[in-house]
Amino acid sequence: MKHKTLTQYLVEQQREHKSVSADVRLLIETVSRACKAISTTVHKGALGGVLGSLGTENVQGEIQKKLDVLSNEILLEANEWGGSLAAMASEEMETIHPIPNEYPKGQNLLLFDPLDGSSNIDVNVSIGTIFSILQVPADAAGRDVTEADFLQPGTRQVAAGYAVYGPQTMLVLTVGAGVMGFTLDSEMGSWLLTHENIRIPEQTAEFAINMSNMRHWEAPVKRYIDECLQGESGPLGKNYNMRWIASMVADVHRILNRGGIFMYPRDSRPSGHKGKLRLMYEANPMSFLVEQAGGRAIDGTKRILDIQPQAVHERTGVILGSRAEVERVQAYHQAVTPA
Ligand code: AHM
Ligand code: MG
Repeated sequence: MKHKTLTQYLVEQQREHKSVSADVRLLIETVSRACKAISTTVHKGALGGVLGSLGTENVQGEIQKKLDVLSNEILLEANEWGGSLAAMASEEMETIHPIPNEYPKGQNLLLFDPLDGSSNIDVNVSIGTIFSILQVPADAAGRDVTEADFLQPGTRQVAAGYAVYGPQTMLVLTVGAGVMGFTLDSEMGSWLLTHENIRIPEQTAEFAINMSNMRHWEAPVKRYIDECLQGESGPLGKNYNMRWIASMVADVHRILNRGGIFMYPRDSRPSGHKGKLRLMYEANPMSFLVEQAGGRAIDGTKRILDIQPQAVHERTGVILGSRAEVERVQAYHQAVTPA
């Protein structure tokens, strides 16, 4: 069977459906090329000397792994000279990274988590790259962009996606016209469209949450998981299965393909009040994909894509996946905190 390439898909989107501009198309191609390079580096593992920690901390106070930093460098280098960006922001960099003056500047902003699932890097479990593309606000024309120009709600994303480095390397992408999954043919070096128009089943009987945090959860989350655990004889009337990979890309990838609900909720720990996951380069791109696939994504009470960010590294609670189940959890939150 002949598969469409990523380039062909993007050219068609640009020409026929006008869902992507020429410079965003080029930008997505550049990001996807960087993901190929990250995939190659990840797959070398111990043979490439890329495992282990660097001993440095990122802005969130997390120990950086060698591959976190290498992946960040690959994305920066690939995207600096192409002419479609004004600046980038990354989980691994405290401040935004404006395009150096030696290169032409464009009208887009790129945000990324270069290697998500850092705790899985050294144990050969799936990890990934998450990215989000925004446009430079109109009032920034003719001046250097600042962090404030990045602070746009997720509804303004023009494209988002992730690459997952697992048994296969895949790129899952939305330009606002559904969700497409491309598998990397590593012999040819091409991304081939293998998963067209991914849709999340509305119902599910599978949840993903780190159960070791149960004692810190808020009441609506406790109530929902408790009802799942009661199975057939409980109020939800069915038996639930549980999965937790601890790589959001891998958990979301499963949910896009067979349904489910993913939760990294806010909790009562001092470090958990705002949630663990980052709004602008983790929650927003994943929420865009999930909504484009027919699912829902909330922070507990509110739609994630509507949140007005206050900072590039801001955190949020994340509950996303199959529509009916996310709406149930939202209703449980609204019952205690009316919207
Ligand atoms: P990272 O960006 O530092 O890798 O952290 C994000 C990851 C997510 O991929 C995953 O869902 C979560 O952290 C797992 O957290 P925990 O180890 O608390 O279960
Ligand atoms: Mg991450």
